[in-house]
Amino acid sequence: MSEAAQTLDGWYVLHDLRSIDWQAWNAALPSEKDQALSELTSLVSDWRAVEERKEGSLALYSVVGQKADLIFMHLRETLEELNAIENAFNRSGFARFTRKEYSYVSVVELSNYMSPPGVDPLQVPEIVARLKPTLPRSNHICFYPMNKKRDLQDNWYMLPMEERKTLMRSHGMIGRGYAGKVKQIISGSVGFDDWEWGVTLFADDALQFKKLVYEMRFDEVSARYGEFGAFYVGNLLTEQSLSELFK
Ligand code: 76R
Repeated sequence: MSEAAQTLDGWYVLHDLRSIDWQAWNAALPSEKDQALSELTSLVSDWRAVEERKEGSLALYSVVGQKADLIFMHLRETLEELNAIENAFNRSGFARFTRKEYSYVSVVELSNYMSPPGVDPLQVPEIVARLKPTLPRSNHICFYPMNKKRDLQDNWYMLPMEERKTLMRSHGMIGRGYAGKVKQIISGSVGFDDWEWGVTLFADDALQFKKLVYEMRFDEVSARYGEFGAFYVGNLLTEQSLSELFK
């Protein structure tokens, strides 16, 4: 058996994707709309207060294209809290104007492929901060799930540790070329959801997503072993642009 990678695991993650039922919205009375919007904004401000206390985080974006309309990315210490968040949303008066499109459950993950030997990563403040991050308010988000292949010829999980380290170093070096332009959060979902990882990228310039993902396709880790689910790309929703969306 090949040596398993060790992971550091941080906050749990829920990507919750919803569509807006515009027909129901347009047919609703102004008082019903006001009520629904005020319940939504009150939920969002509760979640922002949790973020202020550094007990979790929220990214809220409007999805471009027909796969969904809204993406809520929630981070919390426990799965119970994530469950409470989705139930609170589902109970709210706003939820009746939405449909569930997709969700993804995972946990923020850092692996030990690049870590220097002899250093306890949990003593490094930068690493601890990356496990429980405050999500950025970049202009754009890009989210997709992925696997590493387990085919007879190309099986990531049967490669020796040293070989995976070498491949991951090359992956990491490409990623570093995007420092300051793209922020990535890798969350592990083996045992939690249908793919092995969630990849969430944030950038002010959406074109950097395409450049980064494309460049990685030529790198062996992605070219040979990467398998990808659906891609969701979106635009930042501020408190103001969120209410403008419904006017
Ligand atoms: O965490 C680190 O910064 C150390 C290096 C590193 C690891 C271990 C790293 C760097 N990644 C790691 C792990 Mn990554 N990453 C992806 C994708 O679209 C594709 O082809 C792949 C999707 C992108 C875009 C990306 C970006 N990475 C992983 C893992 C877990 C692998 C495992 O355990 O087997 C996956 C699935 C994955 C996928 N990666 C970086 C980036 C970027 C931008 C970096 C540089 C980060 C930085 O140095 O600032």
